[in-house]
Amino acid sequence: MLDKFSKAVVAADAGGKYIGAEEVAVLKGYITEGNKRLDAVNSITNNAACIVSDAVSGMICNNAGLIQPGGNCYPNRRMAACLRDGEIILRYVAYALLAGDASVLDDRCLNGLKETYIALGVPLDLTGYAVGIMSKAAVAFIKGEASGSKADFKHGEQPQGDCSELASEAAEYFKRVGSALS
Ligand SMILES: CCC1=C(C)/C(=C/C2=NC(=C\c3[nH]c(/C=C4\NC(=O)[C@H](C)[C@H]4CC)c(C)c3CCC(=O)O)/C(CCC(=O)O)=C2C)NC1=O
Repeated sequence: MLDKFSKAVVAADAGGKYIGAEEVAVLKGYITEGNKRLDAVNSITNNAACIVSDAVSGMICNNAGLIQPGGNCYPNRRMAACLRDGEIILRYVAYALLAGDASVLDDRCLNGLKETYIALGVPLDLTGYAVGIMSKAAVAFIKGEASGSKADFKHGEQPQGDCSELASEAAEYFKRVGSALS
């Protein structure tokens, strides 16, 4: 598992080079923007149950066969496994956003997931659909645009500054989940 710092070290070492000025500038930005990143991670974590349950129920509303006999969310044991998987995926996206690097998501969550899902008959396309909803919700929370998200800020403050880069970064991690399952 890597983060922005160890990734820079690994890349420099692979080329037998020192950490260059360009890499240092990137790491400086990571530090100066660090509080924003922590807020973004928090906005996902604090709203995780909402993000996951909304995505899974949205998926089921549009695919009611999932909860009927023969569907992959039937019976309750499978429904619970699906919600749990949503939580797992969101948690690893939050880790990746904190680290500023996708390797924790790749290595510990996505590695082998497609094969596992195929073996169990978990529909890949519908998982991707639910992940897409989670992505939109997480982006809205990071930007402070989700309804009710103001509750995350003290005294009804609006989020300060521009979190759109962090929101796009989070969206990239969700996209990575989609690609790993397609
Ligand atoms: C550390 C990372 C990690 C991941 C990612 C993980 C995933 C994971 N999901 C599983 C099952 C499952 N995953 C789902 C998920 C779904 N079914 C649907 O129809 C939906 C599309 C979708 C939810 C969005 C279901 C229903 C099962 C149970 C399948 C079965 O037992 O038949 C299983 C098989 C074992 C089990 O049932 O617990 C694993 C290993 N486990 C891990 O430890």
